Amino acid sequence: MTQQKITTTPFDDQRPGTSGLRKRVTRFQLPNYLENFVQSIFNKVPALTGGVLVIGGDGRYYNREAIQIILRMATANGVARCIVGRGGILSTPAVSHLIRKYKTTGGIILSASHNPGGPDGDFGIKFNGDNGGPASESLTEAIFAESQTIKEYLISDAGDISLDEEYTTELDGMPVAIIDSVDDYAEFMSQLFDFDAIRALIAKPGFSMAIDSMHAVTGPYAKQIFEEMLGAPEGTVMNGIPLEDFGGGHPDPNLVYAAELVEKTRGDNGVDFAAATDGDGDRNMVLGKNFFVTPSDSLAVMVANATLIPAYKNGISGVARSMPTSQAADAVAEKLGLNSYETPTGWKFFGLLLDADKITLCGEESFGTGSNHVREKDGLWAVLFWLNLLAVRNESVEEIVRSHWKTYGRNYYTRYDYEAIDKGIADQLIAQLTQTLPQLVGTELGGNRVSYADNFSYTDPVDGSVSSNQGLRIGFENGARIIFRLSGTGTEGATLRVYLEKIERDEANQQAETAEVMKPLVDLALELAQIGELTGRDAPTVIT
Ligand code: VG1
Ligand code: CO
Repeated sequence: MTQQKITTTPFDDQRPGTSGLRKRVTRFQLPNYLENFVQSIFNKVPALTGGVLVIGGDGRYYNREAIQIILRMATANGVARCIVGRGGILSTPAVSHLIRKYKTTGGIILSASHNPGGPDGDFGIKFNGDNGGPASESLTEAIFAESQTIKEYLISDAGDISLDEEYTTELDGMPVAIIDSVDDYAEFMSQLFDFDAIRALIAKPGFSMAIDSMHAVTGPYAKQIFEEMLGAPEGTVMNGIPLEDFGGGHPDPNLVYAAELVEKTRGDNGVDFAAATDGDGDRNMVLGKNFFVTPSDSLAVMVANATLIPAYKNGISGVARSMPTSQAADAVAEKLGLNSYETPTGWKFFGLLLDADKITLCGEESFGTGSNHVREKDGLWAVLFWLNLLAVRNESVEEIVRSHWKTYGRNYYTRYDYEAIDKGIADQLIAQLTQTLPQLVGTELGGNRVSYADNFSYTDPVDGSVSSNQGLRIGFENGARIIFRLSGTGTEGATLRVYLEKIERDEANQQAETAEVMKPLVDLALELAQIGELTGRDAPTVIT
């Protein structure tokens, strides 16, 4: 077997977005496409030479082929050792945990998260550093720059290795350990939460629950944790077998794509607790009987109740939320005297705050919550957090959230997504809106005075790095907000996201339907951005 130096030429579209490089599978299958990006990582992270690398993915189509290529490139680039999940499967939070537990140099995660998979679906790759978290913006920019001048990559001509048994093998002199995908993570979860209390809750006569793994990566994790370790009846985990195309669905845990699960919570016989996770296991949706917990509320409830959970019983330092996430967590932080931060969208911005212990919990409106236990959002962790909370408080999901609103106010929240719109039109819409923002400040819109209107820019309080152009926000004196942002994870055209929030402190007004309450704000947003006129769409693709 020999190490080969292959001549290549750059692809101009390898700039990572919100969470790694995401493209169609067919693009990744082009000769040298994956190789160029992986070599750019090796070139920009020299510590990988002689270092240890974790590799795993969400099991989508092309996962296995990509892992074999990356292993051959790792050995050729002098990586000392690789750790791979059996079958090539590792959830995103599990990779983060393995990097931290085994103190490796970093990890490569193969996933396009909630995007559809299969031969015509999406694929993705991202690099996480030795803290277990996604590469910083400066590193992803450096990797992109490298990919634009790349001339050659290193790869061994060794053959494929089996990924389907737990063993240690060697690839051209580099040891490769294929490990159980679930064990380390499940054991870790049992240290963070009160498994005895959760077991007792699940065993309670009359208590029922359902977990939807959406044919994605968490199936084996959820079965081991909920059914084997916590005693939930077999069948509690739905769609528990990871499929290369997720059964043809969108592995996206929201009210639209996880409709089968939502149905189980409806009516008098609805389950008491239900949750779904996404393609790579970092997102979560939590439901009670006839009740949906918005992700922003979920974060706020976690902050307010953290000390009831063993891992956080000694208190938490603070909380961060992405800018479009509702301000519900801020209200809790203020009352409890905790740090609170507003960051740009994407988990990479939480890393330094967590490392510096400025925050313990963090979350995003996009069904993501997490803590300092890893450096990724963590779907099953969130599910366990809620189960632990139900067990300790001995109340229903709805009771917990309603009493939370009573204390802290209710942040009504909705998000409109316009997917696959023309990129040029999306850019034009944002540009026009950006121009009008300064004139909005101080004016009355829909009966509320605008207190600020700007293009969000973030200065990291730890290293001082600045990230600008992170979304347009219009804030009103009554706390309501309208936010416009273009997605950084799509693979077709542009996706416009419109985020809307309205705060209601009066308990008497906290029982209304979200759609009804938000209607005036939605109309205002549509008019301000001229969404109908510019995109030709009379309705969003998805409302969450
Ligand atoms: C979306 C979400 C963002 C999340 C990102 C990655 O990004 O809005 O909050 O961090 O996906 O999540 P965007 O740029 O499309 O809005 V995941 O579960 O795809 O790793
Ligand atoms: Co995800």
